[in-house]
Amino acid sequence: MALQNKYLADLLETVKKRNQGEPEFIQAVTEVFTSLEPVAEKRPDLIEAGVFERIVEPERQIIFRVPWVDDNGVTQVNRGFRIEFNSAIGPYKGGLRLHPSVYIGIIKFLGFEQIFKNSLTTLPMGGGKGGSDFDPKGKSDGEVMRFCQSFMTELCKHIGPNTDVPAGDIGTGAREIGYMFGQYKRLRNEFTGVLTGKGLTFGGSLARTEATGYGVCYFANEMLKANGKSFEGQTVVISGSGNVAIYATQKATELGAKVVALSDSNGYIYDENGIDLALVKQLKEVERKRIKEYVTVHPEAKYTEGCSGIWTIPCDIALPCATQNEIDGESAETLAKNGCYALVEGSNMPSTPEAIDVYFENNMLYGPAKAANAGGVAVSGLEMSQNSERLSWTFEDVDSRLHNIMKEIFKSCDEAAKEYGMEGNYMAGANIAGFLKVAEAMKAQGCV
Ligand code: NDP
Ligand code: 2IT
Repeated sequence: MALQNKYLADLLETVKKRNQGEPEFIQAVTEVFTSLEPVAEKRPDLIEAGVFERIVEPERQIIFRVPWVDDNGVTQVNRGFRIEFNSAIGPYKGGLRLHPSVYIGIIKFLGFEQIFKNSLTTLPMGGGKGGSDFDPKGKSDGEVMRFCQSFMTELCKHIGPNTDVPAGDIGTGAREIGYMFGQYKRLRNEFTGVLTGKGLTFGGSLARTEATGYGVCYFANEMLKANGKSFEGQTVVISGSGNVAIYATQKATELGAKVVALSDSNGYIYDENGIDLALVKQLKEVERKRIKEYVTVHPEAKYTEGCSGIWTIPCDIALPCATQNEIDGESAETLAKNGCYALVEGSNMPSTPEAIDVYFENNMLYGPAKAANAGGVAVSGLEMSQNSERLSWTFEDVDSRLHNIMKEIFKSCDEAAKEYGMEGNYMAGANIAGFLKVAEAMKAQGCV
């Protein structure tokens, strides 16, 4: 649907012209602007302060060469990125994605979303994102280490515990963060909380590993409760089988649901008895194997090649936890037709605009990524606090803070949606609530 507000419509045209060849970034801006139309009408002061123009332009974009030598002695070159998008409410904060599909448009959409997500957490964190087109799959530990060291050799010039604090994302887990932290410490000769998601022996926070997946379910639980439903006895389909998917599976199961499917970029497994999570953890976290290996231990489960087929499995609740645009209009129609009434996003921007239209047309409960998956970065914020005070909190303490933050995020989305006349539209609520805090800070700080 075209934007009604002329000011935002014109600005979107400028964004499209200025960011050609970056469809994911334009998709993210379009969605946010659509939600912000009533804000633009109500707040001419923010237009006058140039907040909308400034918020769509990153404060700084860093692109660099990442040379490293593979196990055969051959030089490899990747491209590294760090987009420092917005520092109005705190140091730039956001993950590093290592995946062959990475290019500037992906990092910019992620960095843009991160501004609003971080604002929703209530913690003082600005928005940033980075990564590389390096593919950790099939690389030896030595190759991954040499890549991470080379990547950090340049990145360390731009980040710092009060400037920009990266973390994990697709392809960047505990191993990669460890190598990058080691290199930062060596180059700068300082031990600081410059990265989050660190190992527990060197400044990491308990419950960071679990945080995003748990947070998705805490958010979903609030949304379900507010609409007279719960996870109890529900059938759940989760895509992906990485960090977010694994801990979403764990929490959804603890909350009484049966998770029947998981996937990776090759295909999906369907286990009608409920996923054997201990096996998935062993396969994915320890052995770094493909999800299809699941059926060698559980031959009664079924493996199917291809990703999108996972959305044809009938379920009550769907939690996409793999990657962007993994659910298109057709998959959304199939979900709705099969009785799925709630969809909560663990991955960033997993739904195409057509899919989102289908959720609303079918009155599905829709929990948008920037609210629902904010638990990961929220606990990253708590890791920064623990690093600053040189203390570590218990698992229970961090988990209960995470739980409260997710409840508050749901409340903010719900209330903002109501205030702007869109009750039940948590996407609009998330965009408005996340935006307003950053916008006020940008206005107060003047034209910078
Ligand atoms: P992981 O690398 O741990 O896992 C990613 C999973 O998604 C894997 O199963 C992977 O399969 C699958 N996947 C990745 N790319 C594709 C693709 N192009 N097509 C199909 N499947 C794909 O990453 P995370 O679990 O950390 O991240 C998953 C999502 O959650 C991402 O969108 C990320 O941005 C988001 N997120 C992550 C947070 C975190 O704290 N880690 C916080 C908030 C959001 P395969 O192994 O075959 O590549
Ligand atoms: O998308 C995200 O919020 C993340 N990948 C986590 C970022 C962080 O800084 O913990």
